[in-house]
Amino acid sequence: MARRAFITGITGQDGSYLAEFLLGKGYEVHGLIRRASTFNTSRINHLYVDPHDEAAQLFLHYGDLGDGARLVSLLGELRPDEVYNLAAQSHVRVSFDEPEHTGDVTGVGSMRMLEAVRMSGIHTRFYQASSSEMFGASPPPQNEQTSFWPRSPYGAAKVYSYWVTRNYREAYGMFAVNGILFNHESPRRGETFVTRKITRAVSAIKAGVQDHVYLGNLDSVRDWGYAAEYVEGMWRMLQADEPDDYVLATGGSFTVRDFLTAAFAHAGLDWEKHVRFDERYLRPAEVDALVGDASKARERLGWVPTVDTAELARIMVDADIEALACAGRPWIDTVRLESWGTK
Ligand code: NAP
Ligand code: G4F
Repeated sequence: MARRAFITGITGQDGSYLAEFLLGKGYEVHGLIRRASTFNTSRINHLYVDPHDEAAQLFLHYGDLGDGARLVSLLGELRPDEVYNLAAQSHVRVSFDEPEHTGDVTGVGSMRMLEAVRMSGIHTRFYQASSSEMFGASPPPQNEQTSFWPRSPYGAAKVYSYWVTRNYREAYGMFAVNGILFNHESPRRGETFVTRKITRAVSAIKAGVQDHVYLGNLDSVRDWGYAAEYVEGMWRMLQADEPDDYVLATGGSFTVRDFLTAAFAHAGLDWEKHVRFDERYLRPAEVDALVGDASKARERLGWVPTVDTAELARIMVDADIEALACAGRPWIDTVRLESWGTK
């Protein structure tokens, strides 16, 4: 019998890589998707096999982290061996505009998932997508012992999820773990996170269809890794003998300005000629520096990332240049329309 995994957030960046990874390991994969008026499966369409086909191993189910009853019935019906809770309102700047919604989905939503596991009476291993944003203003390098000091409604919601996951482990003996992941990116990264915003702008500027891009704070420091490598770390946490919490990070430290330099230089461009400042991209409270120490994951899980931030920038620029060349006008339109109220 194939092992069965259930992924919330399967349509997101990490969910798509994790689904790919688990299918490659022979898992039957079930994903939770939100009903939308348009298709929202672009990141996993390449994995589609008609569910009527006997070879199909990937199945999607409508649901929402706001709907606890649905989560209980789905988990009771599917009885997965492993549950990966990746769904969230995951944008830090947007969490200042939508704090209540972020608290409900990114915070209480995790408790609804844990409760659904408990109430459906299944024996499953549970992964919670915790975040380096929880460390916030605590100085780097940050590891599993570092105090939390969240600086946004998103960070505070993730701290709640972290502790409720630990609480279900301690109170009910559940195999429930927190992966505390530092920033990880890819060509599938959401278009309004800073790395992807930059690499899309590079490709459009290089093609001569855009001249400049508006950004906020260029001084913040991040430890940017490659998402495809991080999902293996999630899986490894659920294969351990005992449940525990782990940091995943590269240990590298780059400013937004450094990322700009690497991305523009890779396309033969000088970023200083193309970047303008817009204060609406600033946050009411900023996280100045996140640099992770992942030695526990390396020693106990054997997890070692290989792609550093400079290589990641090149991978993302190349992918966006190719995407623009293939899609042409519709792709260019999405670059232009991105500034409609998004941050
Ligand atoms: P992402 O691309 O923004 O994906 C978020 C996913 O959550 C999407 O599939 C989204 O569905 C789904 N979702 C949002 N609200 C939902 C709701 N109410 N009910 C059900 N599903 C909902 O995020 P990501 O970068 O893949 O990150 C995955 C997880 O890791 C998130 O929890 C994030 O906070 C956390 N994390 C990310 C990073 C990072 O650097 N990427 C670092 C640390 C932690 P739609 O596609 O329909 O919007
Ligand atoms: O790309 P960002 O929006 O990512 P941020 O805030 O670090 O959050 C990401 O990583 C977290 C892990 O630490 C995740 F939990 C979270 O879900 C998300 O994936 O911003 C990075 C930095 C910030 O300091 C921001 O102020 O870039 C700065 N920045 C400068 N100009 C900008 C912009 N960020 C965005 N999104 N857009 C800008 O125009």
